[in-house]
Amino acid sequence: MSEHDLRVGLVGAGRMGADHAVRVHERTSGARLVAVADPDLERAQQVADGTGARAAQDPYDVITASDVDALVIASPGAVHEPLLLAAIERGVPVLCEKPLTPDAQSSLRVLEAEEKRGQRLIQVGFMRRFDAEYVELKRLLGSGELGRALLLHCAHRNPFSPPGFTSQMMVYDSVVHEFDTTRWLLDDEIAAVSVRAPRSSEQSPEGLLDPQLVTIETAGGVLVDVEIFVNCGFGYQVRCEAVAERGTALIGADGGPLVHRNKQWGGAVTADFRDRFGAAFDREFQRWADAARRGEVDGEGASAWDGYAAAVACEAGVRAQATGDRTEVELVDRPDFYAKS
Ligand code: ISE
Repeated sequence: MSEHDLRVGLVGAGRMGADHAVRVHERTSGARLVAVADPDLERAQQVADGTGARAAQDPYDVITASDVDALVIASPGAVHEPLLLAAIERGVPVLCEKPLTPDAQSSLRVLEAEEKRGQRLIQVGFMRRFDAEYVELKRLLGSGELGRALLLHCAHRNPFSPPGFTSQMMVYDSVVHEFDTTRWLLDDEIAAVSVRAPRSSEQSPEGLLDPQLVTIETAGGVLVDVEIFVNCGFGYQVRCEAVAERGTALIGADGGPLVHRNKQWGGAVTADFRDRFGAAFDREFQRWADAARRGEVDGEGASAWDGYAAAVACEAGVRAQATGDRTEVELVDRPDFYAKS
């Protein structure tokens, strides 16, 4: 610890917040956790215990604290807007778990506030941008070695869904990652979304359309199919196969040893998203903290604009799911403030 450490306040001490508290405390150099807020004070205290941070019930006690230099927001998306607006008003950098906000209108209000402040402060926690395999795929596609990308085949499988998870949340909470990775990998905008579903798995909770097949069309003419299956039962898998003019590249095909024995072969599947993306989260946090200490935002991270674009795609996805129609995605004009660097 040093006096130059970035003093981080955490808002939200649920599953993700607890994970991020350990990440800041143990694995982010030059950063230190100083305060944790959660409406459940006991939960905040448990997460703060052993880190040297204090616990609070009111998020604004942390957001406005003079000893907090930067914020991690890991509370449910529905409450992000006022928290983000307060952080922007104070002028502190924020790493906000996805979604930026749950809908396009509230995301736009956040963009406007950030632009009015005249300083980019928000990074949205789309951690796949920091995953070694995704980074390599982006490099490969950008290098032109495989020619132009034509198709992406994506599979996003979770072992089981949390209680209360709905068919809409499969778009808002899960496919939102593919909306972001599509835009980021291809450097392209999403033009339209369609959703279809086969019969549902008998392993999925009653009433959940699971799996679903989401088709994304990009403005540049790439087609992306996403299988979202949140009760696949066998583990956590996120795959993406890019089909380009002169080759294909597959990521997420489960690393580790492929073992042959007893007339069988096989390997391990990651158990949950923390196993699969733990290193990506670590890299995301380290880069975010380093940039915040320099008074900058990390150019590799997702901006508030990216969070807004994902929210618009999610809204279109949920409309497409309800109507069965191909649904166009329309963004407002991109402000110069969010111009690509
Ligand atoms: C969860 O919120 C995540 O962000 C995970 O990365 C994703 O795989 C899962 O489907 C979401 O529910």
